[in-house]
Amino acid sequence: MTETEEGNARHRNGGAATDACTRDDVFDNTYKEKDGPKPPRTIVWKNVILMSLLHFGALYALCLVPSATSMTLAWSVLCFLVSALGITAGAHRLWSHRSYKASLPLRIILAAANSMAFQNDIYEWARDHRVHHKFSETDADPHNALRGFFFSHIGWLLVRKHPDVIEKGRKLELTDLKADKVVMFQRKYYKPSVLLMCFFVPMFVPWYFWGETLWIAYFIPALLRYTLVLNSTWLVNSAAHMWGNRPYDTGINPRENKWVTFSAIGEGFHNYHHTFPYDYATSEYGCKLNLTTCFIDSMCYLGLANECKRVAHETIDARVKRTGDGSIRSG
Ligand code: ST9
Ligand code: ZN
Ligand code: ZN
Repeated sequence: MTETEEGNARHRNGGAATDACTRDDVFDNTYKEKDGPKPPRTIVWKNVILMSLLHFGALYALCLVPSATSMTLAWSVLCFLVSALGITAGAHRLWSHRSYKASLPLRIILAAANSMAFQNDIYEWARDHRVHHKFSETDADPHNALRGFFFSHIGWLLVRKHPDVIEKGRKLELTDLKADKVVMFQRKYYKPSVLLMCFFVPMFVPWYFWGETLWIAYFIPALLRYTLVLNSTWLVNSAAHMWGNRPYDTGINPRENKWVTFSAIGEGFHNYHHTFPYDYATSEYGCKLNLTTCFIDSMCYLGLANECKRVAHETIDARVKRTGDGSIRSG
């Protein structure tokens, strides 16, 4: 990002220039991978077994779908959306990038929704995500897409991290996360919050309110929904770093991928997002195909969020002309 572009970014509500420069989420091209052989890959068998069981369970849950009531299926979709927003509007756009401000009640709701998604606590998620943006597609990127689809999708959760991820991650500026009491509370009580939000609530509601069997209530709104949210999220790291156009910057791998945009409720405009990580809409097009942006806009309307950062049109146009692939534009 050039200084002009940084200066052109304004709070959507007419505020001062963005404080993106204080966020440690901007690509650092001074980092150089160490020479010599790469450290050996150490498989974490516990994770391999648990992830395999989870995915076999999800396949079995698919067979149970015809036996579930329509209320249970609608509830599963709702749980999918809530947990997805806990990642997109919460861990990603609010806590990793600080692209808007959220009131205490909204932060509490997003933290609970985030526990429902069970993708590591907000602090760890945001730390890994900042290091992903800052050292994208290098050894210091936790899910370096240059190591292939499988590694960037799920493989990175099955092996020990490259030492550079931890070394560089420890130097990140994370004081804003440490100062956020909601983030620290969720981190402290992460395990019980996951048991409650990711498993108990999705199971209990259909069983208690409309008499669904506990078996189906466990396998569909809890297990299958959890697995689908995980894979939708991972597709941003894998598919959206490999397939699609690059209208904003051909010098980076992240792409605009409409399939991922759909499954990840608005997070597939990934070439735009890596070019302008502080934009709260993660896309040039605001709410278009972007449920998360609609959600944040609704929260602003209700007075629960504000100071949404946007990139000025002229900045985007200049960037498209300077570094884009000419495909105008998002897929
Ligand atoms: C999951 C996360 O799925 C998914 C994140 C996806 C991100 C996507 C982003 C895309 C954009 C947004 C789009 C959203 C779309 C959403 C759509 C929704 C529909 N910096 O971790 P350890 C330290 S989770 C600094 O054990 P190992 C650490 O603090 C799924 N320090 O590393 C510790 O220090 P200390 C469920 C770091 O041993 C030490 O290093 N969860 C950093 O290499 C060791 O840490 C799982 O599957 C850092 N970045 O193990 C669990 N990282 O000792 C997965 C680490 O002082 N995790 N440190 O306490 C694990 O089991 C392990 O982390 C491991 C690595 C095996 C992967
Ligand atoms: Zn990315
Ligand atoms: Zn991001």
